[in-house]
Amino acid sequence: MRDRRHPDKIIAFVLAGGEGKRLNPLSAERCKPAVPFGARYRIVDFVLSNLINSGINSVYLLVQYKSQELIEHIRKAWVISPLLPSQFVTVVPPEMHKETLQFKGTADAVYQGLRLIESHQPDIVAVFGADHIYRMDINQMVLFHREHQADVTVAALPIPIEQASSFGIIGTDADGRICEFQEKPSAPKPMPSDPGRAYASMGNYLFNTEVLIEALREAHRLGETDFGRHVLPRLMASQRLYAYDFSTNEIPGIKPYEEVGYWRDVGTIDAYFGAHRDVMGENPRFDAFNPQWPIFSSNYQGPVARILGGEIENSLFGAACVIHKNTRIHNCMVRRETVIEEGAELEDCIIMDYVRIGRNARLRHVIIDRHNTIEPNTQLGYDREADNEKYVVSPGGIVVVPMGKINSFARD
Ligand code: ADQ
Repeated sequence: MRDRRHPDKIIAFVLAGGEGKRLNPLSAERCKPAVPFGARYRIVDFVLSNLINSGINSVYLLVQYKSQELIEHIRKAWVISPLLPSQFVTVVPPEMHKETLQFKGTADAVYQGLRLIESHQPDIVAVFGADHIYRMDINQMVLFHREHQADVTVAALPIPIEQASSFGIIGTDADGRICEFQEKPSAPKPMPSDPGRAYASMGNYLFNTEVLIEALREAHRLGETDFGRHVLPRLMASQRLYAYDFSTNEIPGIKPYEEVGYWRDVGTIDAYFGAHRDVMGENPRFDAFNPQWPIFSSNYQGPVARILGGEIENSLFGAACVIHKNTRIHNCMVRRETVIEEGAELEDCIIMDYVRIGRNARLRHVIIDRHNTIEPNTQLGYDREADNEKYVVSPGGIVVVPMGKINSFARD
């Protein structure tokens, strides 16, 4: 727990209970952090990798909504070491506290974990969201927190003003001390230096332990449940709250073509689809391959992908896929154990695990969730009206086929 890189003892709570309504139907059967991303990850893997790579190894994951798939993923992918008791990633269910059977909001979720904080007696508690694609060296934020003698530090970054109503918006003095905090304001204030942008909270916080405990008890007494809406605005008056500027965060090993300070909310189907574009291509804005800052995920033991033929361009394939001859696959993300039969044509698609795409099927701008069989000769993405009748079609025109029944897919 006490890493040689930072003298403070730190434990982390990862808020992984988000319902992610706007990601429906991908989030119909699972919480947002469990939604698959890229050719082998789940969204939650990004924050967990950031914590572990930063030497913060005591991690409690607070779950709530449809958490079974997330719990299974954590069980299979995030066993750190049974020999080191302070190094763990573990799930905390909401039933833990007698008074409430469900987390009501982010602060209430951590309030229900108070006993865990008290038993570890850390110097700092990191409370991080689990909904974003990014790399972050949290040590640099810890250093900032210490140097500024902050009680609470909020990670923040400039975002386009048009998007600012969906975030906590921060105003600071020249030293970074927070003097204004408005959760999802209808008329967000721009940054003084840039009328086109607002300074947004990333939903990632560092708290000095006593400050957090006292704030959570107070919030509970007052019936307040949320960090952004209640706890941070209240603390601003009495404590030293600072904003850590994420655009100053430096990650070792990032490539010259990558976007510095890449951070994406994948809250809607179109944003999710767009973030996949960012990790693909010759010069991806976010390159998952970085041995100095790896993104960890499942230890799947299957074989590598088998490409038997086809015309393939700018596509990624997960383990144990089989791609048959005479296929045409352009700009696609294909996850593990998926089979693409002869003559199928796929353009701009995300095909998840355990999917069979039948012969001569034609798919364009389509997401197929896990466990599905697409019948031979099916066409999706070519006739919006017909697609609309059967499936969710996003405002950006992405057709989403929801998760099928487990074992509905016959591999052979
Ligand atoms: P939102 O993302 O809208 O805003 P919220 O829906 O509370 O806030 O989700 C925050 C995180 O907590 C997510 O990772 C979510 O999965 C998780 N979560 C939500 N409810 C939970 C619960 N009851 N139990 C456990 N986990 C839960 C927040 C901040 C804003 C900030 C944005 C940045 O409130 O100020 O700008 O994050 O995205």
